[in-house]
Amino acid sequence: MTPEPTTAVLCTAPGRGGIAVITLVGPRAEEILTGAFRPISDHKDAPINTLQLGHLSDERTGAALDKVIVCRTRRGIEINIHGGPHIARRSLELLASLGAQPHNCDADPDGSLDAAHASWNNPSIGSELLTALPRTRSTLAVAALSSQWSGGLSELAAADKLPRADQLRAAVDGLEDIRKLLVPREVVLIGPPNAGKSTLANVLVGREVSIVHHTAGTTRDWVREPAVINGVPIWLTDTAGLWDAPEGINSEAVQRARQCALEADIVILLDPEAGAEVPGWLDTGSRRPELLPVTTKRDQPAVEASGRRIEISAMTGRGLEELKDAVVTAAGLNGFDPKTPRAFTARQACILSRGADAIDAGDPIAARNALRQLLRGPLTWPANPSAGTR
Ligand SMILES: Nc1nc2c(ncn2[C@@H]2O[C@H](COP(=O)(O)OP(=O)(O)OP(=O)(O)O)[C@@H](O)[C@H]2O)c(=O)[nH]1
Ligand SMILES: [Mg+2]
Repeated sequence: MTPEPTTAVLCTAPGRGGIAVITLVGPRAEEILTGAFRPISDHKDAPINTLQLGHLSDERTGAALDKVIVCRTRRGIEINIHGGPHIARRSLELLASLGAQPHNCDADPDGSLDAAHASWNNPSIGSELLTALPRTRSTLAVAALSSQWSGGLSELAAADKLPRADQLRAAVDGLEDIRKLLVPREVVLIGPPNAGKSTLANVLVGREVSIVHHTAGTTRDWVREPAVINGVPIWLTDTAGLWDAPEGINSEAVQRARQCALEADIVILLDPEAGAEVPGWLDTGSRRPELLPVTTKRDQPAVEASGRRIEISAMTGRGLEELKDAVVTAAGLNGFDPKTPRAFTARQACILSRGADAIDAGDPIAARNALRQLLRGPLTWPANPSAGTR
């Protein structure tokens, strides 16, 4: 029998935050902590639920990584570190080097939502919520998950009247919407030099991530940053201007911009010229990204109306709301209501499907039993929890 692993799970969401929390759970938790934690006081064996100040440090290099607070709980050990993603990554690497199995939702956004669950004996919507919350990057995503616990799924499963099979199947399909909300779409800005790509990138990200200049060819290498558009998290990539660069560094920059666009989910095609056409190379291959043609710099006197294209001015804000709505629609989340009952783990989707099948088969008792499992274990893992439900 393979021994139960000891996991080091980053339990807090990525992004800005004063502290982040890593939990060490499993049979070797105490031993791994001893290898990484130097308490400041002599009081080594802190009792359960007391806080202990000290340093996380790497024995091999002697370098202190962070000043941390450790708390032993009945379920495992909590390590409260400072909130930057760099510290979180280094701390997980350190714990992994001592034998822990690291789990970082930020680095593994598409990984199984259930992976960190293996050591929870009795999963319920509430415990699954705690595990899934670190993957959220916006308040909309938090609302979409937490309302399943406070209403949504819980209500559906606990209602006196048995739900209809199609209600349960709709909640199963909702897993895909949740995935779209938790795994940010790749949105790429392309267009000719000087089109206003970097200016728009800075507006959408909310800070200056790209250099803006009137000199054509300012951006060379692409810049990728997280952004939140109307509650929907995305990765936004600003690219070098597209032109017929003969060779050398300019040609390489254009090549990289094209590659970003070809790998994107959504491409925003910016051009100050109203009649600009979609480049032919974007039409190649089976996987064509969603295209949003946008006319820029519309604060300047318009030469001609651009018809069906979205018209924006990153300077005045004109058209930006329309553009944001278009991005959300292209991401497949238009009109997303966080309160709608949706599965957010493969376990929930399996149980809901089982319930729907039982209702279709005219077996309300089996359906009710399945729904009871949704609220509370016992746990019956399929061989691969994510198979067939994503
Ligand atoms: N009037 C006006 N000027 C703009 C607008 N957006 C950008 N500009 C100006 O256009 C120039 C080029 O802007 P950038 O954002 O650097 O353009 P870019 O597409 O990133 O250019 P490259 O990196 O060279 O490909 C700068 O002088 C900006 O201030 C806009 O909405 N209105
Ligand atoms: Mg630029």
